[in-house]
Amino acid sequence: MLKPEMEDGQASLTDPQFRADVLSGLERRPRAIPARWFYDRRGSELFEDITRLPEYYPTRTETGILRDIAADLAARVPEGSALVEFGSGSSTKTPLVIDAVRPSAYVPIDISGDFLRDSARDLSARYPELFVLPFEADFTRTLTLPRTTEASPKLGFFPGSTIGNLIPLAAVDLLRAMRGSLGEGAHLLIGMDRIKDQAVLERAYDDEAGVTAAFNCNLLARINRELDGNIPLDAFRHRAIWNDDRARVEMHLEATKDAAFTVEGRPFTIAAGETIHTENSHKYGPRDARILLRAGGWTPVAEWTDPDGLFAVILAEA
Ligand code: AVJ
Repeated sequence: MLKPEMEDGQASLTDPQFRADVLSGLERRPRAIPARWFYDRRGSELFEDITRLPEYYPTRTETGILRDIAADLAARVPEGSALVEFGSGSSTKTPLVIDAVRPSAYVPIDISGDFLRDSARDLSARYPELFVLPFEADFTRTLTLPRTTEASPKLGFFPGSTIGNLIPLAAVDLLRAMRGSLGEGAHLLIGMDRIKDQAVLERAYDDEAGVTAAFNCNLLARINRELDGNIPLDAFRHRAIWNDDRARVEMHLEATKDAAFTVEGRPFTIAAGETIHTENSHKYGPRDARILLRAGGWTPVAEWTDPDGLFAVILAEA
């Protein structure tokens, strides 16, 4: 069963927030555009390709962990829980949790309506008995979940180490918002990528086939498409750098030559060697992860990793 639940009736024309973030991000020093804007149609496709790259270990590792912990998870999460996924459901991870905990309802929450509806349809086709309630909303705010799920215990699901995109300040705010949305007594199943060898990390974000480079550069193409820009794509190259002090992989678009362009009629210049910072992917050691969760109002109750300790899946309670 598929029931659309719209927060506001916006079509997928150019998001005014995209415009504001790009223009202010190009004006600011250092230049920076939030990573959430990677995910237009093309960007979402490219990200799917990234998840299958040999160098990109997180998806395959997390999927393996979720497969292994099904019984353990079923024993720890109340029966008849409503599964609330933050970010559009990936085609492979969500079924693993659904098969494990047999939820009464599935509520995928995403700001991108298109991708949300696709994944909701897929899931609904695969589980005809499951109540699927796609919810188009910004989950960084405390949300009122569909009334149908009011009486059910909540299991939040935030896989993929998406939390790593946020600086710790914002990550804690998000965890607290999730706690507010899910309520007292809820569980949260969250994936966090671990700190590891620098070369392994940098390769995961700068693959041989150049898919991550294309993913990063698509942001410029999107700006040109949606914001009437004329950014010369051949004047930029993809960079992935481990920032050890802040325990994160940073992605940048580095100008390889001086360039001048306009976006929505506004002029910008960038000198060779300067960058636009496009993504942070924070990594957390075992204690770091638990402290972050506690700071966000969650008590870790179980934790699982792969044999190499590359990635962690943590179950926490509100
Ligand atoms: C979707 C944010 C978890 O940080 O690993 C992958 C995004 N960027 N390759 C990550 C991403 C470049 C990914 N997250």
